[in-house]
Amino acid sequence: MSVTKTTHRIDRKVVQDDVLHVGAPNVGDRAYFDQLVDQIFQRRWFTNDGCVVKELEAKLRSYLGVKHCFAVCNATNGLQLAYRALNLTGEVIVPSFTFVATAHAAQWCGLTPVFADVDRDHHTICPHSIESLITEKTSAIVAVHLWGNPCDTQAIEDVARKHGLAVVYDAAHAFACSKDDQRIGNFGDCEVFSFHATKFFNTFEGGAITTNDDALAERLALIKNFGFAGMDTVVDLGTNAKMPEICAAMGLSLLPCLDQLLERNRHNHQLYRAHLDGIPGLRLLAYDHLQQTNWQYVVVEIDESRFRVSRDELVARLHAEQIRARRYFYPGCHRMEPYRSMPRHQNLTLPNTETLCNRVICLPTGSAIDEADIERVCRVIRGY
Ligand code: T4K
Repeated sequence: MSVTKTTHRIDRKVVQDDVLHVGAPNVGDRAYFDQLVDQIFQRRWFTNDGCVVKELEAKLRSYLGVKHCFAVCNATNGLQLAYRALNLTGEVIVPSFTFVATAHAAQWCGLTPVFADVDRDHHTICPHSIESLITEKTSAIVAVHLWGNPCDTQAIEDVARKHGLAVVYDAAHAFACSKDDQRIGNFGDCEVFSFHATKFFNTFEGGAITTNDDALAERLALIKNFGFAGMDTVVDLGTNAKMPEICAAMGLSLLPCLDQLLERNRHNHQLYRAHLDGIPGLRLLAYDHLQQTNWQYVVVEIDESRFRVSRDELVARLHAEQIRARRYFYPGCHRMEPYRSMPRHQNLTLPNTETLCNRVICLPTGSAIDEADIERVCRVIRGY
């Protein structure tokens, strides 16, 4: 694709009002994006595996070091594609402490999500919890790299191998994150990224499925486009999971800016830490143990017995000051419909999940947030 600009700068233009959001979108090089959009209009080719989507997929393959990458319309659809392409049946083990899409995608495919607890420190699925939930109906483990924290892939894949299960990683939060010198995108049978507007890397709406398995890739390519193997030949039950060209253009205009965005998030996280360190009853989730992360989520846990007020009172106070902090992922999938009403989930106890659901707050970060904004958030928090 012909592009005249060589230096890419992120667009730092911030929202006009004084509301601070968790998930205000990152914007890459606007001039580059505009050029790509002009080209899309000139070509009159808007979707169905156009050249912008193909270029994005190629660049993502190269960035992630993965063999196959399929751009899709969102991660929820991507997870459904992955579950179908792997022919999953019966039960799949998922964490309850995640965005509800992880479970809904399974339920939507006629699978039964079985909820596991998470690790207290990193908030990712606990391998011991997984093993205790395996039955003869289990077909897969769906693990989530929550907040960009990689799961214990070794332990999960050992359990999966022992019981003949597939492994899908919900990597919605984990673009530009690594584990053991390997980019997220290379683990399990496949991984699914979200490129929703609120994510570190976004295509307005969108996502990608990555895999190093050729046979799985072949199936994914078919079913993301209705099962078409040729112009008039349908060979599989497919769906429409295609990413439009304009979404891919957004992705291409962000890719050259990744380092600036990573640096922005890292700096924001350090500032939060400087302001919040030492407050009794407040723990800021650290990413220090990781080689490479995207710093996209600023996650604090509030222990109300030591912080003096509850997590929910703090959230109300932040909202009153136009700071839209979020209680991700309250109250946990097993406490949401349709799962809550299902007899099998009613007496479920997931101690770590329940503790975290009552303690976690996500604070604003990203390129739309500056130092003064972070001081403003922390002033409210320190006010107690
Ligand atoms: N797996 C996991 C682990 C996930 O976290 C997600 C999605 C998925 C799977 C599924 O991925 P997708 O199918 O969406 O690709 C938001 C996002 O909609 C959702 O994508 C995301 N996770 C989840 C964590 O957050 P809500 O209901 O909190 O969205 P909303 O509209 O309240 O927006 C969040 C904040 O961002 C608000 O304070 C406003 C701000 N915002 C939002 C948008 C869309 C902006 O400032 N600008 C915007 O354009 O779910």
